[in-house]
Amino acid sequence: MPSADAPVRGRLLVAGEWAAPRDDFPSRSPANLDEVVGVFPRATAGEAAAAVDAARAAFPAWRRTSRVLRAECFDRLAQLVKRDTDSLARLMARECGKNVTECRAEVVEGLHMVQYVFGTGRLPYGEVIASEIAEKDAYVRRKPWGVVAVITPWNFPFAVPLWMLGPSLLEGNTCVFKPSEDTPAVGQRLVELFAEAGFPPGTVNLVHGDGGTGEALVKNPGVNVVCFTGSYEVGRHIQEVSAGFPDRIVAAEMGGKNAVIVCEDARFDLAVTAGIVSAFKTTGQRCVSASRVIVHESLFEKYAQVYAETAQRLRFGDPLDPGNFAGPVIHQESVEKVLRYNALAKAEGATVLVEGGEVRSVAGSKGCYLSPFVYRMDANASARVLREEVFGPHVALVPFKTDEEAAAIYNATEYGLSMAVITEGYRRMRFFRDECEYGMGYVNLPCIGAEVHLPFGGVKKSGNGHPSAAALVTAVTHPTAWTVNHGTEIKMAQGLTTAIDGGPA
Ligand code: UN1
Repeated sequence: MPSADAPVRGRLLVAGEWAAPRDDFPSRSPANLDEVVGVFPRATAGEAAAAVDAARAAFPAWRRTSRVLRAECFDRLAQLVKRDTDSLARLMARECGKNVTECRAEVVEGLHMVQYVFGTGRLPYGEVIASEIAEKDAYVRRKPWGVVAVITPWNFPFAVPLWMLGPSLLEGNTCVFKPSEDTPAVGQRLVELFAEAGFPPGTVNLVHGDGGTGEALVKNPGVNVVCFTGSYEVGRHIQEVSAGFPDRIVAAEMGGKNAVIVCEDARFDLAVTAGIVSAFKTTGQRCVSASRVIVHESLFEKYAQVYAETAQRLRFGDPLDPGNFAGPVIHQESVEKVLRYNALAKAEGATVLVEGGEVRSVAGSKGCYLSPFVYRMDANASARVLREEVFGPHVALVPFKTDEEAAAIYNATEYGLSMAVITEGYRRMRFFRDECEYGMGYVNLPCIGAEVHLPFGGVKKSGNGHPSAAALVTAVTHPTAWTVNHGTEIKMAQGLTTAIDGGPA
């Protein structure tokens, strides 16, 4: 096996055949732009179509395979993920810049999804429903849609694809996977593990590429379901294109403007840790990262001071050094986007508490480093920085007076993905549970850190109600009603008679 640090040669996998490597685009480490992690082919529209055709051809045999045997492929996959945890974490840290400790946690999150899928293979998966007619049994059974296109982001290049590929394959669908063009090496490694685990040819196909390749997949009428995690703009476009197909399902998770709400009765240290971890783990680049901490006015001054001091102490540096808190942002365009939002915050009236910005060189390497930008901003309907997703180490501390006002501030954005409330009060906790718009809510925790056996997804611009992870089954299958008569004559529900003049012919 090549060493973990040898440059990866990118290949497409179609119908179980690895194509010859091609060097269309490089994957560079955001910690050092001179380091090329691998070179990859950009799948053409024709190659994307071939991958969809391969998935379509593999579908009938795969859906007829016993559900338990399909699940057992995931047991083999779990062993391989355990075997390769360290090398996967290292490759991920180099390719996407997350700290290696976080990368390890992500590999474990992916493993948990694989284990969850394996375990659910032997659980009941339908319902038996009573009929009005005693001789009839009715069943609700879920059937796979067919071909699922899995289009995933760079920030969780291992776990998020598994959230989607796992339930899709268990239910009998076949897949075409397009990893982010920023993390193709991790995506390819994952598909190599699927192949090694013995998933039949054509059940998992791999195409590399950027928006053009994704567009070719989404426009292909052979795709039944698109599972997408990424930006709102791309997700919206996928939904618009998919509206042209009568039974196309789009399960989209599209970012957030998440917040931690620190109430007047909060445990102070817990509130600081929750606010810091939510904002700065993964350098603020989780879709569930908080870019707002909404703090009761009675503790605002002290909280802001301790928060700012803590943020300044965080070490952002080499992703392979486990002593660092977090790493760089994903690329130079991200640096520029965050800097634009830092400038916008000032223009919109922020009081800057920590003047973060670009850090040109960390340990002499050419990396995309930013330091935390923390500011006070009073709630203000016209402030774009309080409404728009930033995706970087940029956080507003917003004071509030009443719980009603805090919920209104939280909801004053078009997103609704993740929130946390820090309180000792059960009535207060319940108020925020019911009044805030979100997919994942947390009490006395950061607003990041979901587990795979829970649904994951959001509302409003964050998603369309087809959550990823455990609840994806609702998107990748359709329920069918199946009614069987055990009698020897036909009896109809609702009192409908079956009398036929003159009897049956
Ligand atoms: C994402 O940022 O797209 O809840 C996924 C969490 C992780 C997954 C984040 N389990 O923080």
